[in-house]
Amino acid sequence: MYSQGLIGADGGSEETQEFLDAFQARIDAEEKIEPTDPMPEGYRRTLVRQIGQHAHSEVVGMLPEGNWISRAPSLKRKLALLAKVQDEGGHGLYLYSAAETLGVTREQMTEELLDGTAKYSSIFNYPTLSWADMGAVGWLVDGAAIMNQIPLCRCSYGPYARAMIRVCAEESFHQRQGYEIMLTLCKGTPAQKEMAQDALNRLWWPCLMMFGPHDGDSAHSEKSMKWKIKRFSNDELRGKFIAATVRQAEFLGLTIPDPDLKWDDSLNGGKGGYHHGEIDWSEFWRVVKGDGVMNVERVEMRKAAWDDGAWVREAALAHAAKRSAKMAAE
Ligand code: FAQ
Repeated sequence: MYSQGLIGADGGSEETQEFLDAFQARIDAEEKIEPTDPMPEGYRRTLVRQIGQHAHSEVVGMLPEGNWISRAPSLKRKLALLAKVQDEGGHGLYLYSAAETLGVTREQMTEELLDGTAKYSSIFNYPTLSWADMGAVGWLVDGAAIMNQIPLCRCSYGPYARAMIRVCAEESFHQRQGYEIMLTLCKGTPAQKEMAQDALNRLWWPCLMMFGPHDGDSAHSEKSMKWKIKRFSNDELRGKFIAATVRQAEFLGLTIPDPDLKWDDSLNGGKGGYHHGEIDWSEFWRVVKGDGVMNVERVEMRKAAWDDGAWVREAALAHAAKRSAKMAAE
């Protein structure tokens, strides 16, 4: 296992205080850390964990929407959804490549996903029950993903930061196509608007959970922020997402399913923000630990795809080996 039992660990006695201080000085000076640079073992492991989980989320995230490609209501919708799902696969590939620069293989990361050691975003363990969910996933799930990922474009680790730039551009298109589906439904028949409201009701709270536990319960935030892997805390990003989304829901004429949502001018140093109702953390941890409605099916689908693709990987490796042998002989 590349990360089990080691996540967030420090590198041990060989990492002198002088080395750690010099590394922190580079971080504080906003220098990018590159794969061949010396880095504390805890920094490397934190990145492998986060980038690996992020990659798995993108790839598992293809499943709830892939399920609707053949049932899209028009050719235009089908094309947009197909392109979006392919984009998510591409994001997974950039991210697996970024993690590989830290000395872990894609095979190792996949093994950890399939044996349940590595996590992926809790949101993808909820089912997508109606076409309106394709609107709500784009609007809310991609909206939450962007809020979290824009600051990752400034992550201290160069390959992760650079991968996120293209990912964020594509996620913006995804968010807009989702919002446009919601807008069409909300301007449609009362039954269509009801579908849109139902999707919002089911996905709102799981989307807030995407940002992770409250700051006081977040095991990794303090170190990740010190190392400028994360630029904002989980609660800060959740608050920004709520503030942006409330106005979008108002424009759609939809109601956010939280009676405790209340604007307060005094929050965020006078910039204002929303108080929100309590998130059901017992549900969050249950889903994260594997007991969500779709956990078993999602992992089974990934396992089937990995097993079915074995011959492609073998053929590609055989071809590469043959080419290198030929080049060596020339
Ligand atoms: N689900 O100490 P923290 C997308 C875990 S991409 C599952 O706060 P951290 C695109 C966390 O891993 C969505 N597990 O952790 C798309 C840790 O467990 P560990 C994914 C969660 O890392 C759209 C433990 O709880 N985005 O949607 C979750 O500092 C549409 C303690 O938490 C990323 O991965 C959760 N929601 O902060 C695709 C972005 N939250 O490892 C298709 C990059 C927390 O100790 C369709 N990741 N945990 O066993 C991050 O920014 C961070 O990793 C956080 C968590 C913010 C997710």
